Amino acid sequence: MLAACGSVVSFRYLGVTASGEKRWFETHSRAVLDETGAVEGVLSVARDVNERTAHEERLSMAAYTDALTGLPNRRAFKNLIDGRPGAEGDCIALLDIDHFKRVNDTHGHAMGDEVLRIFAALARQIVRANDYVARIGGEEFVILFPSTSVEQALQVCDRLRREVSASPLAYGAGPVWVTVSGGLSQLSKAGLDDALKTADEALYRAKQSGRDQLTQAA
Ligand code: GH3
Ligand code: MG
Ligand code: MG
Repeated sequence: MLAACGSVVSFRYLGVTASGEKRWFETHSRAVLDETGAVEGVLSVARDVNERTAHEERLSMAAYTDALTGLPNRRAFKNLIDGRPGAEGDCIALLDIDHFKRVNDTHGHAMGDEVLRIFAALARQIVRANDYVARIGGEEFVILFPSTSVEQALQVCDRLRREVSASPLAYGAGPVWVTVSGGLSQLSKAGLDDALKTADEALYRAKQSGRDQLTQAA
């Protein structure tokens, strides 16, 4: 292959150094041909790219992480659905903090940020390890529950909803009370995009019906 294309073949691999340390290396190889064009040998240059790899990983992590809450961001969620169109039997929840604009107006933007951080931590704490929580908008979150019925997902989301409304999420000049609304939908053959759409319609109905509640997709 090297001789045929005459180009450089490169690959990156995790190697173990003499001291037993694992580090990333990159090797570039090229065929050395004689005057008749026959392969005489292969010239390879290997170098340590451990720092560069770590730096690239940090950049990529930052690109997919919401800086405020540490949750996966909208791009990460988009990536997840593109790579995994969703399985039947999964459930999706869209959660949106109620009247969040008022929180900012009453307590200031910094306190609004604090509320978002606390809400994110609470959501992460309440769901199971395999459930995927992302911040997909300002005060909008999504939870993907793998292999979970709407009934089960409703129970988890309702625990979160009740915890949020039961006591102030933060204290600024005074207590900061918020509530959250959600729409849930079961994934069907139609896929995740369809489930997101129906979850969004359900969320809209939860808002219309007075907020601080969860609605299941029709
Ligand atoms: P609803 O109950 O209908 O959802 O009302 P709402 O006020 O929550 O909804 P709306 O979409 O009108 O306002 C969302 C507000 O969220 C507006 C915006 O200023 C605020 N917001 C968005 N992102 C952030 C953020 O990162 N930090 C803070 N503090 N506020 C944010
Ligand atoms: Mg919103
Ligand atoms: Mg809102």
